Amino acid sequence: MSDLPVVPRRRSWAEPWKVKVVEPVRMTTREHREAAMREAGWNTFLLRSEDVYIDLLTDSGTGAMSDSQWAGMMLGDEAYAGSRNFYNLWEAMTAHYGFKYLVPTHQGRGAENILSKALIKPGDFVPGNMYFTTTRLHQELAGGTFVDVIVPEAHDPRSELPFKGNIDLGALEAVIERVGAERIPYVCLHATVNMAGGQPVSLENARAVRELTARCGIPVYMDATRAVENAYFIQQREPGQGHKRVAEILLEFCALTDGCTMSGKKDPLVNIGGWLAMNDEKVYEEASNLVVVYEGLHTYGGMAGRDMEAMARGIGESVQDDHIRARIGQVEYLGAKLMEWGVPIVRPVGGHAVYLDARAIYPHIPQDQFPAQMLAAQLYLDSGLRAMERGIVSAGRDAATGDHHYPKLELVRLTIPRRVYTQAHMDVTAESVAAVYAERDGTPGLRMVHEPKYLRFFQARFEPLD
Ligand code: P70
Repeated sequence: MSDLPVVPRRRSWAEPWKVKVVEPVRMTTREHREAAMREAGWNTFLLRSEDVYIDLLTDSGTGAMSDSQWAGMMLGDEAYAGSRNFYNLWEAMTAHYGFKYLVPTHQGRGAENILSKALIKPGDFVPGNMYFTTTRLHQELAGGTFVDVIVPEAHDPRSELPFKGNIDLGALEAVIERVGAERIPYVCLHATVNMAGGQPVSLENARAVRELTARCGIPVYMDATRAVENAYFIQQREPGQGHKRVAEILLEFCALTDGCTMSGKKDPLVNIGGWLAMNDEKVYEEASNLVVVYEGLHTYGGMAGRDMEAMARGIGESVQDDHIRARIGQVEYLGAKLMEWGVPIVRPVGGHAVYLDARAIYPHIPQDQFPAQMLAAQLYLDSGLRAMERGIVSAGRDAATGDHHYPKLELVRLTIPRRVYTQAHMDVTAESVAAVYAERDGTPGLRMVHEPKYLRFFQARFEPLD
């Protein structure tokens, strides 16, 4: 036997960048965190970020920009109308997403508002692969009703289906038959599906949805917020797609839809911004008119010129194979650690986050005592780690009956910002989750003591039950 060290056969990846600027973060005491949590009403959205050590609340607007993006910020053309950065953004969008027209907005929900107002009439139905909070609210405010047509496996954290974000074609067909194609202004296709655990949609499924809806004359609008991550999963998991570049797959996927809404704060690597894109000239005319009412002129839509430049450059960086492989690789690293330690998480691990199964972790807490809300609070108390509830609080109430929605998934999301944290941060995160998991017995539930009318999860307040 040689006494040479054993070199693992597997080669690790590393991020395709190095750090140039750092931002200090604060480590706090348990006592400090207990006071902060009480003050925040047991809602991680209400904590001050200064009191947070590792911030996995969201991947939205929390990414690190590249030196090229920062350089682009200095080239902001802050003209009210016709800024050169707007045209750069339009060009980048068409080059990588393939749509003909661009309507800029201040962020994703701005685009959802415009699309819903432009296309939905009162009494309409909008089928989609699982609800998203802001998307469904804008559909409802426009007078529509959201209908969930995701595959049933999406509601089961243990199902290992590689494309758990897929639309159930039978369910979609049944909705079309039930309400009639004329009452369906569009199908809303999320890529990847946030509320299901960041689960992707296959190219094959998108193609089948396209064929089915085209037969009835129903357009398909995508939520492209994390479509690059979706394209990566297609490259990795879908038979016959492994030889293509992520950028190619993204274009192919988008070509199966009529347009999209976008929160630029995710895939496109910026801190603020969004857009709506489409191929239909009539829809463009209506949307670019509505945008001046709600967002700003149709050549800035609520963004500064420098923000549009940063996004144009971010889009180009986001579709690079080595970027997306490292981004999702980091999420998978965290997920693998937790699985190894037996912590129940949503499988397979999604694109932007690891989702803890709060129902399995706290089986003794009934859903209307908010187990996921409590789990997020316990993680903060343990280590200063901030996560987000994605369960009954997020699901809100039924617009017609006023009862809580009771989603099957009761989750806590550990969301990884892009290009921000190191592998050591992931280790600390995993260790904190394991510590809270070990202490799970006897953790009490919560009582909601303040409930806002819209998107209650952002501002609701709670108290622990004895
Ligand atoms: C998150 C963020 C935003 C988002 C999204 C998808 C698939 C649209 C949007 C809206 C922020 C968030 C929003 C609501 C509840 C909790 C958190 N998701 N579509 O953390 O975009 O925020 O730019 O208006 O994920 O998941 P925007």
